[in-house]
Amino acid sequence: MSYVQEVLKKTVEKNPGEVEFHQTVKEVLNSLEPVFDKHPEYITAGILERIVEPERQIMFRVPWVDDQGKLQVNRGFRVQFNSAIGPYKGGLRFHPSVNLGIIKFLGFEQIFKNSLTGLPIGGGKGGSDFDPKGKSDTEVMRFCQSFMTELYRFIGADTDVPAGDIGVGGREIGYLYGQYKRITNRYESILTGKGLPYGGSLARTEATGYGVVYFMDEALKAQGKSLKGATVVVSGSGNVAIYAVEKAQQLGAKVVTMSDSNGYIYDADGIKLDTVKQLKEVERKRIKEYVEIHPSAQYHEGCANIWNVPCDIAFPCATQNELDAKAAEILLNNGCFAVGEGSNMPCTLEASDVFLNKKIIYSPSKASNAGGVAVSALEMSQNSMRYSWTFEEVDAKLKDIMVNIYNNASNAAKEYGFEGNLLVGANIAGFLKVAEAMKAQGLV
Ligand code: NDP
Ligand code: 2IT
Repeated sequence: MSYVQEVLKKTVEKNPGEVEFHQTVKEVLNSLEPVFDKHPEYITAGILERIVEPERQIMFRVPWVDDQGKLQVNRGFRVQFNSAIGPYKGGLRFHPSVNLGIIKFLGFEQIFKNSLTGLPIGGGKGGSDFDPKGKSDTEVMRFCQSFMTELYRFIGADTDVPAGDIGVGGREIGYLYGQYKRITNRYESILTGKGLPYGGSLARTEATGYGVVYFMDEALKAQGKSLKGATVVVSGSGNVAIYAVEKAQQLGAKVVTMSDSNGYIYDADGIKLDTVKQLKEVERKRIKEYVEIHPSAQYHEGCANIWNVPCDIAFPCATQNELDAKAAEILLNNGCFAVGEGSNMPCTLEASDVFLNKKIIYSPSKASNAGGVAVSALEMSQNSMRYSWTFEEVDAKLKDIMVNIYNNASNAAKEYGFEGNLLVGANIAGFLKVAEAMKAQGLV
């Protein structure tokens, strides 16, 4: 059995039931096989055995009181996965499905994603099984204050810097930041995705979605194609989806779908994004309300069939494992020639294989959605400088970073004999920098 397969087997045995974590470790480790022929020194240094083991995992109780005066208890998590190239960095997810395996999958992905940005940030992730949906602002605030009252002792501007993810946006970051400041009496850059009046970066809200599309634009250019005139299917209607749609539309694409966890909308004339922003960002309503305002659009209950809508390019931007092999086949049969992952690990392993075997453009999430965390790192830079760049300055840096990630992934794939396979390329390029840093820093 190869070194990679041995570590893989032990990791699965050692972490029973953590299916999403197993999935990402399988994906990453399998694609690293060719690295160890060139770099046997990484075997001697035990890089893989160490990289699959989080440096630290924190789980804590989050008690709070709801609007009826009833006591509620949730579970909080922060997994500090790898600090070889910088302080732990990665979002917080508030969703009822959150468990340790999901946070570990996200934290493990974050190590390689953050490395790909070229910026000095390590990998981490956290969150809670708290469900912000249907809660009042004051309930969300009390929850966030309780969550931070425990988390504050583990984070720091040079230690660990959380941000948003599913269920954590500007409102939650504001409450979390306020509580940190209150407890510590320090105005520090311990969170990113902050509001503009208190240290946030312009273009952070747009960064992930814009980045997904910048990456795709570069991959399309390499094949003489473009987004102009393309029919596009997007899933999700949260932060990533909204700004992926915005940039795709700016580049001339026709986006015909968006979704939430209840169902999807199809608008043959093209999604009216102002309506979606009003419904989702301002009113926190369900996507089905869209058809009340635009009766020519259709609403379909359930999300799975969104991939049956014929398109040239698909951007899954909702959640993990939202696109399986059957959906992948349907997309291909309908002529889809490019898939850009906005959400983390939206494709099952089998679905990725379908795209890779067909050799369509397929950009893995850790490469194509790295724009969010990259601009988070730029927010940290601006905070350190006590300075703010303009929207155009941040956007230009984001674009450069996405083009660099595309080139690095594409070149690494070629160098290791997998030309065109951006998944293998991204995993190898992301891994090499972290492995070099871990080797240099000795057995820690
Ligand atoms: P949001 O909470 O803003 O939006 C999430 C969207 O996905 C909502 O439309 C939500 O619908 C839908 N969704 C969530 N869970 C499910 C589910 N189980 N089934 C179907 N639909 C679901 O989150 P983001 O847009 O920030 O995150 C989306 C994805 O992008 C996640 O995978 C996240 O990890 C990833 N990501 C986010 C980054 C960021 O900067 N925000 C950066 C990089 C990656 P509903 O409202 O009904 O729950
Ligand atoms: O998955 C991700 O990269 C994020 N949720 C963003 C993390 C961050 O620190 O900005």
